[in-house]
Amino acid sequence: MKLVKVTPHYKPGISLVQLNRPKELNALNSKVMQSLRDHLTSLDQDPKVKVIILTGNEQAFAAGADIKEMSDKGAIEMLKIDQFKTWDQIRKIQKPIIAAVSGFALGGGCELAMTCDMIIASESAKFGQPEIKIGVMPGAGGTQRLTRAVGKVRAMELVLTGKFISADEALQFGLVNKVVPVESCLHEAVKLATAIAKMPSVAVRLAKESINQAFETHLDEGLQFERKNFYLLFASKDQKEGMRAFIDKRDPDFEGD
Ligand code: DAK
Repeated sequence: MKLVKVTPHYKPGISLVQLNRPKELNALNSKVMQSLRDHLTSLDQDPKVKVIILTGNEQAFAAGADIKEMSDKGAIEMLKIDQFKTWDQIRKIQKPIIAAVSGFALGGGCELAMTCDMIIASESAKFGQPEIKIGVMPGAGGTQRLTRAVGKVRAMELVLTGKFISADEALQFGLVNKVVPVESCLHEAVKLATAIAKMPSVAVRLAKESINQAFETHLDEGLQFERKNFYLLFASKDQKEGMRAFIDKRDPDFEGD
């Protein structure tokens, strides 16, 4: 059975990637993470793909890193395996990734959803960083991304108690873009992906890069970074087409160059 199922051309410009370890609630063992990394990297290089949707199943997006795989490892063994490399490669995917989350998104599963660029949650979704309950703490960006998304006091409560929050709370906290019924979760993600896929892809790529830079730098450096990407877009054909189409009062015909 494939641990990660991929439909590269699910809809025009949109790929669907599905975590597929249902019996283990999509627990993220190293094989799943490597396969996910390989698929995302290859989709990132496919010019026909504009947006990627990452999903799980109705029970779980992912219930965390695989506790059974990790439980007996020592610190040096963990360090040598260096799974962070895989996670870092996923973080560096240039195309937008939308997480469509139903069921559990816990620990590494919540971190994986937060590594994506947007999250559509179904009413059944449950988010949490319960690592504290098994004697560890978030290890794939949870303390950083959750804090940036929901603020310090909420992140403290979630990480220090390990409690789960509902999709509605996640929406209220600013962790997800939208909450929808379970049966329309994928459909909503496709709607969002379709809107983005129609946009000029060079501008989408540089805009994603610039937004992510907001988390890496001080405001002044971030503004400089944004400015350079803004200037760069004036070298793209789609900029000429987009502005010309506006002036001509017609729809733009973007080619992705
Ligand atoms: N790992 C391994 N197996 C898991 C799992 C997990 N995280 N979560 C669930 N399973 C397995 C269960 O063991 C069970 O398998 P069998 O016993 O049937 O063989 C099956 O999935 C169904 O689970 P349950 O029987 O427990 O189902 P329930 O509905 O009763 O409960 C639950 C669902 C999600 C509340 C419960 O399964 C649960 O609490 N799961 C663990 C959640 C958790 O603690 N997650 C955080 C794990 S630590 C790193 C990157 C990331 C991380 C670490 C390092 N590096 C880059 C180095 C992240 C760490 C974590 O995520």
